[in-house]
Amino acid sequence: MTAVAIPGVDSAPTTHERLLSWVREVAELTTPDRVVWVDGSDEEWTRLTDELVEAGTFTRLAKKPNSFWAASDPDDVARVEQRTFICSTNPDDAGPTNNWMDPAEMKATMTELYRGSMRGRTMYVIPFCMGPLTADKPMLGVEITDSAYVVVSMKIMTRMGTRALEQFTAPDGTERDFVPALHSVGAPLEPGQDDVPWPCNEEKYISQFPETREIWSYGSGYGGNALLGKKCYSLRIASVQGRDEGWLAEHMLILKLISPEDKVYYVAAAFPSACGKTNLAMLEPTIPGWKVETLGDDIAWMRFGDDGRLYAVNPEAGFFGVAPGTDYHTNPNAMRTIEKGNSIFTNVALTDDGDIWWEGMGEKPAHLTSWKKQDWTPASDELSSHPNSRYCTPMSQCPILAPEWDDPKGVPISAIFFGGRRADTIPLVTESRDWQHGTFMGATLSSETTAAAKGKVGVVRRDPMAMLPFIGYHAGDYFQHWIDTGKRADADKLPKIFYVNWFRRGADKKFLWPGFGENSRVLKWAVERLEGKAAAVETPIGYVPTAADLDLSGLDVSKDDVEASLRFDANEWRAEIPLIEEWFEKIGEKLPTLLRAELDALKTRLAG
Ligand code: GTP
Ligand code: SPV
Ligand code: MN
Repeated sequence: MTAVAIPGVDSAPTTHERLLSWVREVAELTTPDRVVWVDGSDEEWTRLTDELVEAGTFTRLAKKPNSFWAASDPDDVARVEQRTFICSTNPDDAGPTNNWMDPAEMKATMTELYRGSMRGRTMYVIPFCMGPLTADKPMLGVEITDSAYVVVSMKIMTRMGTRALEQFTAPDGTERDFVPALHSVGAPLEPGQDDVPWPCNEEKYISQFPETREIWSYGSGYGGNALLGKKCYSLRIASVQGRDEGWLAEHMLILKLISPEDKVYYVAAAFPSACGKTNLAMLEPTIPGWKVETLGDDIAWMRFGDDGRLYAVNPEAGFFGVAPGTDYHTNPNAMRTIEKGNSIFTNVALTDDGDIWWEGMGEKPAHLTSWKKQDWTPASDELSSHPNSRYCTPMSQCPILAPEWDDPKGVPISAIFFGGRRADTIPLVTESRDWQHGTFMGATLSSETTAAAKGKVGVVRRDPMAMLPFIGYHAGDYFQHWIDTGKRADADKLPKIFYVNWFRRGADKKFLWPGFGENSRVLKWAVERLEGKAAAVETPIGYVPTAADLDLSGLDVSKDDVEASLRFDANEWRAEIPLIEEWFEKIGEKLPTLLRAELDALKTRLAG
């Protein structure tokens, strides 16, 4: 075969053989006009953002420094779970909760899609590192993409470019391994053909190959479909690595809670997409003397330290946060982070004076350009911003960033919260009896679907550990891995597990609990439980506080509503049992017997 001469393909700033041969192979398959090795410099950012403005993908914001507005194709707005595949050799390794396809078959199909798919475009090679660059074993990846939007987003979300590439050679000179992540928007350009602002393809595939630790993504340019370091690597592939190596890759925020006595507690929390992680991660406590600092808002990798405690690291370097609902009242620290600029806003509305706006951000402006690039006024019956519109902003700009956020050792976790969006049944907070019971709470977690994924919104589904779309293997094996994790440490060193629900509603359909900064009252109760200082009532589902057990000083909410938010209702729980049974049926033979035993014990307690 004659090698195609593609400019740039051989001007690699590395001698890493596996990387070089993979880049050449992809270039020959996808036939881009040129190859660019991404260095992650500010000059490169300026060049690419200028090009994106020129192409009509970006509009520079007059009101925020070095920040841009983008509107996607109206059909490319969220993760596509129906088009997401776990391609293990054996279908049983993907399990009943994932879409499965044979790896060879998937590769054959996608190879034909990739053939010539970058024609007329630039192929970017992005070396990146998930988690601190200074880790003993840096978690490396390379994303090849034909989207400049992806390159600049990856600069915000990951440690990438030259500083990542430097880690590809170990101190002893050996080549380190990396996860190859291939991405194409699937929109080749014929000679002379005009580009569109948001190229993508109707046909989409988000494929993970867990055994060979590879990612192939095609057809979408948005979010977790395209920024492959995020869900594809840090959850789907990393969960498999964690299973094999004895650690956990989870859809969790990491926060640092500081008491008035300056005692520090680290809390990790898993809520499904668009259910409150970013908000809790940056919370501004309403109770005097308590402080929160943030370490991450979406993903946590947790490994045991030498002291037997579980330490968490955030693999990301930016926030890709849900925009609507974010303002100075709900999430002031997110607002302060984006005010500093250097951010990308996708599918929000654009104001006439060059700023961004979205629903929930105070008074409606008289005129906007909507995310669909149409005129919008307060009289319009459509939303100005897509419900899954997002801000992409560097963590380093967050005013409450914990100084230890980049420490490769991670932070020792004292408590884990699981939570969902449920209008009924689930109390504001419940403490598990032990790790195994907490694993049962996580494994049976349920939540109403949101706009973060394509499909119907508001349907209650089981979302185990908020990981349903992100577990890279069989959910039953994943539950077993959680149980085994609990056996690897002394019970008193393990984080205590709690189940929370900020979204319970009253008869008037309104939220019973005010949420946001007021969630600090729940955090305070939880850490006081760790200290043995707070009271709770033992119920069939675990330990639930009464209103008197929570610090409600200064809270402007009726005691009836707080009590209703905390209520354990045996009838609601009896109605929940068949749904859990059905869910466990679906998991099938790999359901750990200990979880079945937890369900049986719950049934007995509810009957008693
Ligand atoms: P992903 O980035 O998709 O993983 O979402 P997330 O879990 O980080 O969710 P986020 O914090 O962005 O919140 C999503 C939505 O939930 C926003 O519309 C918030 O306004 C809303 N929300 C967050 N916290 C609370 C809360 O305590 N109470 C209520 N009622 N709504 C909340
Ligand atoms: C989520 O959906 O959980 C997100 C957004 O955090 S995405 O990056 O699209 O996965
Ligand atoms: Mn998320």
